[in-house]
Amino acid sequence: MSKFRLLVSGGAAAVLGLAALAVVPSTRAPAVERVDFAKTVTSTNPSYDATLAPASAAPIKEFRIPIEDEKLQIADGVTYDGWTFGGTVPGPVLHVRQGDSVRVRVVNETDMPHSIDFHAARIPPNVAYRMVNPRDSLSFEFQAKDPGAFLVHCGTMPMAMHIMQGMYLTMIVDPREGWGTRADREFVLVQGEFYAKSGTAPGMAEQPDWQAALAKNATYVVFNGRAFQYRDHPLQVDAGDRVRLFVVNAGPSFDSDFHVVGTIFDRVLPDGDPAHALHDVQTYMVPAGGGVVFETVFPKGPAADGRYPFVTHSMIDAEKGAMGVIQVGTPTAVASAHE
Ligand SMILES: [Cu+2]
Repeated sequence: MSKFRLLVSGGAAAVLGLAALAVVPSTRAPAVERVDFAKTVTSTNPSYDATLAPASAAPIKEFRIPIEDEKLQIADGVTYDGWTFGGTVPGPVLHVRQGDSVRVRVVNETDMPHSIDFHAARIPPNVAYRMVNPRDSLSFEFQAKDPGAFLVHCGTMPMAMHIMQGMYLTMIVDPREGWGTRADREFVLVQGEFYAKSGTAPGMAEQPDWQAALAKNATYVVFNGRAFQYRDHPLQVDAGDRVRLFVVNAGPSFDSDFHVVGTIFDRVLPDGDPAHALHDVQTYMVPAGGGVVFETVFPKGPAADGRYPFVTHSMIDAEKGAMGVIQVGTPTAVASAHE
């Protein structure tokens, strides 16, 4: 074995066990996964793809994160001049495993200074999270020591403005020993607020309303960047599925009182840490700047089929767009009063 080292190829190893281990010459570089968010843009049609893709087995993960101005569709028929990491709101998920080395390269392709702040890192912020000037870039590396569901956001002042413009994404760190349960479906939901007003010229995209933001009078409260998108295009699961939801709250200002109508969470992991597990919870708060992992199991059999709304139970925020539906199986019953 001295001339060889074992490399595990992606998530297949977990499925196939030792049979998936490939023996390759030791001259191969250590396994590094390189992800360029300019190329791995999340689909937003007809809704933002909330599915969490598995983390690769590479112990070193490099992410190139471009900062880009983008026209966003934040509600039906509403276009908004946003600022993004990677062209969508939220930006793509950084999915790693506890203990991985995470290399970040942020490239500012806009005309305004920005920065990036990783809640998953233990690192001097004056170094890693410093301002990145227009057309400049910044690189740093940290070890993902803590498992969980973490917010990543722009930290440039006024931070409320940069976050409400859309500058956020998530980092999911799989626990070294796994999540403790086997999920059939995994979804990432990021709550955020938009404060929007009409543009000054006909046909112009909507613009940020700073006065509304100061008054905390949100125009839309959304999951994954667009009001009501998962009411109109539900997350699809099967009866009997264990569903794991990674709910991260970008704010900038509101808590999310996360609840799924028609079920109870059999596990809630505050911060996404299995060591923090709670059991049999109806509603749990995800603070602005926080993340929580929720698990629920839908009953087996056709009697369980139905539409289970998920909301922030801060109901005016749900009225403004922060609600969606988990569709279990193929329901035939009439729509519930909650929709
Ligand atoms: Cu920014």
